[in-house]
Amino acid sequence: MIKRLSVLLFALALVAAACGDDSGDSATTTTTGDGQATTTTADGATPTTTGGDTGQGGGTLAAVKARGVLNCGVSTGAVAFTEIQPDGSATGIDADYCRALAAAVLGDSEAVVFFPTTAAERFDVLKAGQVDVLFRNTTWTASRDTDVGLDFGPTTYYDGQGLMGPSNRFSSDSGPADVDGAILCTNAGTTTEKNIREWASLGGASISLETVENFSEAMDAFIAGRCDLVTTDASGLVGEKISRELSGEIEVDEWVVFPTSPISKEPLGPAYRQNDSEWGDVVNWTVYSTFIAFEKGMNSTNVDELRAAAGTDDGDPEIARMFGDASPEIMAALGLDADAFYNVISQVGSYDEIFDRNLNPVGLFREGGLNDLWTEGGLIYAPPFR
Ligand SMILES: N[C@@H](CCC(=O)N[C@@H](CS)C(=O)NCC(=O)O)C(=O)O
Repeated sequence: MIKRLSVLLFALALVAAACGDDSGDSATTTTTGDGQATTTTADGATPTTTGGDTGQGGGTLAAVKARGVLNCGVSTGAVAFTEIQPDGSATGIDADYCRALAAAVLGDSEAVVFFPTTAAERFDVLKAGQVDVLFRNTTWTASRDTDVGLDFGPTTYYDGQGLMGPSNRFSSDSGPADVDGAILCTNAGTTTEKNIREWASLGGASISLETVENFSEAMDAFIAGRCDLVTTDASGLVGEKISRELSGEIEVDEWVVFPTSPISKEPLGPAYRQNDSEWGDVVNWTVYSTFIAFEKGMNSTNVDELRAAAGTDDGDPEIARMFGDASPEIMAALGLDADAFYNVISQVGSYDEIFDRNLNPVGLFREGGLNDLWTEGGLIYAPPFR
């Protein structure tokens, strides 16, 4: 049984070490095209693992199995995505995908240590080998995929950037002209910063952008009136708004999120060190297993029934393959136990189950949107399991 609080404190200490001054005398910090801090050695090479754990180029699957616990990088707190609990555990769609990966690799969805990371430090923490994967509302971009040295898995939430301000000054139709001269706040090391500057400049607006370490500080500044608006992924804005409305902290619709069409594309999903294809396959197929379950109307409640039926003449052969009951060689080739994806669905659930459990309570729904199944006009689609 994991002692969550002490583990979290340990995790925080490791993260702090990763981002502190002790990364090596010859290290320098530079900024990539995507605004991310990257650490390079004096000769400009990306350092390999500092912790002797895993590094660029492979080995993460074996390292996680040997350790018996998944080190999962999450955010410091984003409503419905990662909410760190006092005992060090976490809830939210990102936290649930950490659990799904632990269920696949270790057979136990609770075998996870959550590492809260700020946006600016997350990629250094990952590249230093201190986490095995990031499920941290991270947008897949070209420069992160290349320059920053990451690989990305299937998008688990299709998002887009918005702005939020008081509804007595802004409306859902507000645009660049309405924010001219305004002070906007967000967290540093994000796509958010780049997008908002571009949007304002293209729209002819002059804005003042204040960046802070954690998005919660941006919210504090907004509430205290030090910023006119906050901006980030729309899911984050809606989460902040609805959770405060529900707690009575603000009136219903005291704040408005705009514009109606987001100002950017923010496909959020898992990120891991590049050139570790074995680990990439495991992360990707874990996510896909939740999509396939969604396609088949299978969830943690009916999984046993559908698995049993899959073995019969009129059962679904893809379910039998995905659960290792047929074609166990696929699971073996993935380096996983035959019932790895059964563990995912039975212990954590299908995509729709994970989505609804975490996002519906703050007013985020998938029906009819990008996060719906491809057969319903959405973008949630998995390659065939065969
Ligand atoms: N998706 C964007 C933004 C990610 C981001 O930092 N979002 C905020 C707002 S939801 C967040 O994670 N806040 C929690 C924190 O600061 O740790 C990116 O990948 O750069």
